[in-house]
Amino acid sequence: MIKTVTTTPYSDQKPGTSGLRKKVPHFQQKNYAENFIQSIFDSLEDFEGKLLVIGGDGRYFNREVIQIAIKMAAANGFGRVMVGQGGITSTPAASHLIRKHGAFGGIILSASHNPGGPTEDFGIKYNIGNGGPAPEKITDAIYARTKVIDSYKISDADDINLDQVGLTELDGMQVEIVDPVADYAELMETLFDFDAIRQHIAGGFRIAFDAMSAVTGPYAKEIIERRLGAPEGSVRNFIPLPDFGHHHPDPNLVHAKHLYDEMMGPNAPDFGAASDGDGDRNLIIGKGIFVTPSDSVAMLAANAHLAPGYASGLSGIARSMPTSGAADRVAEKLGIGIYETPTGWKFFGNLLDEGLATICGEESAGTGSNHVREKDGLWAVLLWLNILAVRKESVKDIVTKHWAAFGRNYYSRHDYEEVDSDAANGLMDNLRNQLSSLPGKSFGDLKVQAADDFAYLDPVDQSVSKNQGIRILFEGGSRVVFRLSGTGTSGATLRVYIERYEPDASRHDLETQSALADLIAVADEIAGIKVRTGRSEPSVIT
Ligand code: G16
Repeated sequence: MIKTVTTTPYSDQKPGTSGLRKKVPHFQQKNYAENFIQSIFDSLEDFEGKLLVIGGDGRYFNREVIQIAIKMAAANGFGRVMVGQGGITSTPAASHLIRKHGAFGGIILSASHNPGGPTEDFGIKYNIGNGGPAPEKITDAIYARTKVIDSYKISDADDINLDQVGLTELDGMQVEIVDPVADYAELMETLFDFDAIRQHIAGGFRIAFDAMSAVTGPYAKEIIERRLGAPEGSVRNFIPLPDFGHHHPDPNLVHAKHLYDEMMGPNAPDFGAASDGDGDRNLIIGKGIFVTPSDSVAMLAANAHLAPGYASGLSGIARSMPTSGAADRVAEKLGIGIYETPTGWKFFGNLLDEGLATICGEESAGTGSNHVREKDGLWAVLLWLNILAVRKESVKDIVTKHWAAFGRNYYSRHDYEEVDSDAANGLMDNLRNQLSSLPGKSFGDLKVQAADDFAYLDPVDQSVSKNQGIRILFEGGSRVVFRLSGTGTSGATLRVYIERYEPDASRHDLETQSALADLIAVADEIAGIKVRTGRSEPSVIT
């Protein structure tokens, strides 16, 4: 039976860079999840009788909210929902399910790379029929609705057995529990040369993939070990756990340090990789060399034609504004378009739908293509494996040859986490106030060429997104970018992105932080980071 339940609004349900993310106890407040889900449905039109995909990264509280979402979908008139077995689907696999089955949209429960557990993070986001995150027009409408919502609809039927693959019914709506891996693995087989990769592995090429006790475990086991024949043990931490084994499922040099150390060690495998909580991010490390996410986008784009799915070339490349300009040089050489968008995968959707871009990437460890409408961790790993299998060179050789051909973009991101929100906003306001006076000023050898607050005009729907990060551009192509993260759940996270272009191959082997030292000092001088945040150093350097 369908019930209408009276509720009162919460004032803090504004979706961030990627949906609504809060601590679990926050989500456990009365009607908190229900209000947000109903606000999603209230912001959509014409979904009566249609299909909704519901996925989750398996973190703590996932099962409870999946049941709520199913019952609310039934009460609101969807005809069918498709849910990953156990309530688990990686974000890119959910995007694929939406596209493959022509769903109206999808609800994805994830807080991505943030930790999970009873007092850790949870999140809900809505994806549209193209499989990608809802654009701002929709997230703004959802937020507006959350502020005035006074009731929600839910079925009072019993819980669905999420572990049993098959078709059932709930209050007149079909519920299909599917194997979340099969469709995705098939899609990967259409894009990459599995035979070549299999042969390369059979020839002794060694892989270490760390699933970080998160959602990619079952996908990586199936694809890397079963289908590509890597020996058992190549995929580690492959059982998804609600608290990610007490770890932070963020594939970066801090939280995957053990993998980094192994890859730098004497008996390192040939290729090391990891993915995050919901499977959309990637970490790539070769024997003795870490590939920055920005470089990875550029190198994947430059070599993508070696994989069958991209053999006919790319239509264009898109990167988020804070991502380094390495991909721009590849686009220039290939004679294809390059697009610079605000941070957030949702901004790539229109470019992919219109065929303007084939490969997209972000400094935040996300890379993907037009095969789905989310970034895709395993896809990036498989494209690297395909390239390595064809070129039969080491990761290090591929990277250094790329730098020799295109120049090297030294790049680093400094994060100041859980900073007092007022202090962080004050820092950004102070930077904004300096924008007009900075151009022409010199700081040691560095002269400011331009400074602005990045705004994006979407070339497809002409929508404008303002205040997307402060850019300070120096003569010679170096730059510093300041942004506040839109994915944190406590206080504010200040991100400082630092980049220097070095064309001279004889200077390509510097240590990154020392290569950027002068820019790092100038960033502090201009923004007053240490004084304003009270921090003497960043919490995370990637
Ligand atoms: C999300 C977005 C990405 C973004 C990242 C970091 O990724 O989809 O586009 O780059 O957050 O955003 P911010 O700098 O605002 O914290 P994920 O993997 O968290 O879903």
